[in-house]
Amino acid sequence: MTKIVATKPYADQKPGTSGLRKKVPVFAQENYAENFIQSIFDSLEGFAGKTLVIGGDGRYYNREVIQKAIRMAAANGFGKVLVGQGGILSTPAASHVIRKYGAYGGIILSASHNPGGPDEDFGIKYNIGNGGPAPEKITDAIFARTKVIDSYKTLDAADIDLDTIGTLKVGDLTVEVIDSVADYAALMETLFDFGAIRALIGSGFKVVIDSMSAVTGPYAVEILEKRLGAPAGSVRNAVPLPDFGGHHPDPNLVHAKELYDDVMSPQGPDFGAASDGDGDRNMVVGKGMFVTPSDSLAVIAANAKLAPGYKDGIAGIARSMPTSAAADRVAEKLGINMFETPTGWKFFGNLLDAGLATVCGEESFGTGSNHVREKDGLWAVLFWLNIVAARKEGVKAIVEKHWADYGRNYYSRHDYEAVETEKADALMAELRGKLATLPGAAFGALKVAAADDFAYNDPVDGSVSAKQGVRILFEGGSRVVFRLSGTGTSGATLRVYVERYEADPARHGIDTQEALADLIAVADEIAGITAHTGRTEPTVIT
Ligand code: VG1
Ligand code: CO
Repeated sequence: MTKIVATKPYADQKPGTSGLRKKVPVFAQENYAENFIQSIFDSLEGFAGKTLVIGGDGRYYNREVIQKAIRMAAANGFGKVLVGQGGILSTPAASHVIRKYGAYGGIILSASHNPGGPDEDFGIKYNIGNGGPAPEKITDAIFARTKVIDSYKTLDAADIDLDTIGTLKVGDLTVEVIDSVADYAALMETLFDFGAIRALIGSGFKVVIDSMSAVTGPYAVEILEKRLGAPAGSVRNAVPLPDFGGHHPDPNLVHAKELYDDVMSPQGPDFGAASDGDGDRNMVVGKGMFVTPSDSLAVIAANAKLAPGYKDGIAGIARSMPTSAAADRVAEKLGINMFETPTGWKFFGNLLDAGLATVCGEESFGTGSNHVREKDGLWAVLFWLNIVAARKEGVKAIVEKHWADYGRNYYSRHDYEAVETEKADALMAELRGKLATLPGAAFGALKVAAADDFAYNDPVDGSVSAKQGVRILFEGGSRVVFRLSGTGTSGATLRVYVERYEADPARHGIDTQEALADLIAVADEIAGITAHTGRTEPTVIT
């Protein structure tokens, strides 16, 4: 029986870069999750009788919210819910399931690379029928609704069994518990040359994947070990745990250091990869070579035709503004479209739908294509394996040759985490106030060519997104970018992105932080990072 439950609005349910993310105790407040889910439904139209996909990364509180969401979907008039077994769907898998079954949309429960557990992070995100994150028009409507909501609809019904594949009923709603992995693995087989990768692995090329006790474990075991023939155990930390084993499931040189060290050791594997909490990020490490996410996008784009799913070439590349311009050089050479968007995958959706871009990437360890509408960690790993298998060269040789052909974009991101919000806001405000005075200014050998606050005009729907990050461009192609994170759950995180272009191959072997040292110093000089925050060094460098 449908019941209408009275509730009061919460003031803090504004979706960020990727959905609403809060600590579990915040989400566990009375009606907190219900308010947000009802606000999603209230912002949508025409879903009566249609299908909703629900799944999450398995973190603490995942199952509880899935049960609530199913009852609410029933009470709000959806016809069918597809839910991953055990409540598990990686973000790219959820995107694929939405598309494959023509669902109206989906609810993805994840806080991505943020830690999980009773006192850690949880998140809810709504994806539309194209499989991608809801655009700002919808997230704005959801936020507006959360501020005035006074009731939600649910059903008097018991929890369902999420662990057994099959079909059941919750009121009039049909609930299908589906295999979390099968559809996704089948899609990967259509895109990549599994035969060639299997032969590569069979020839002794050793591949390991660290799933970081997060959602990609079951996907990686099925694909790498079962379908591609890697020995059992090649997928490490393969069982998704509600607290990710107490770690940050964030695939970068800080949190996936063990894997990195292993690949770099002489007897270690030839190729290592890691993925994040919800499976949309990736890190790729070859023997002697860590691949920056920006370079990864460029190399994938340049070599796309080697993968069967992209054999006819790509229509265009899109990257988030802070991502390095390495891919731009590839687009230029190939004579294809290049787009620069604000941070967050939701800005790629229109470009992919319109066929203007085929591959997309972000510096934050995210790469993907038009096969889904999310970034996709395992997809990127398989793409690299496909390229290695086809070129019969290791990762290091491939990247170094790429630099020799296109030049190298030295790149690093410095994060200052858990800064007091007022201090971070003051820094950004002061920086914005200075923009007009910067062009023409010289800092040592560096001369400012342009400075602005990035605004994006979506070429497909004409929408405008302003204030997406301050960028200071120097003559010769170097730049620094400043923005505040939209995914954190405590205080503010200042992200400083630093890039230098180097055409001369004789200068491609420099340590990254060294190559960027003068720019890093100038970033502090211009923004007054230490003066504003009291910090003398970043919390995380990637
Ligand atoms: C970060 C990254 C951004 C990414 C977003 C979601 O956002 O910088 O590139 O799209 O996380 O990724 P922010 O606003 O904190 O900089 V995930 O894997 O957390 O869904
Ligand atoms: Co993620």
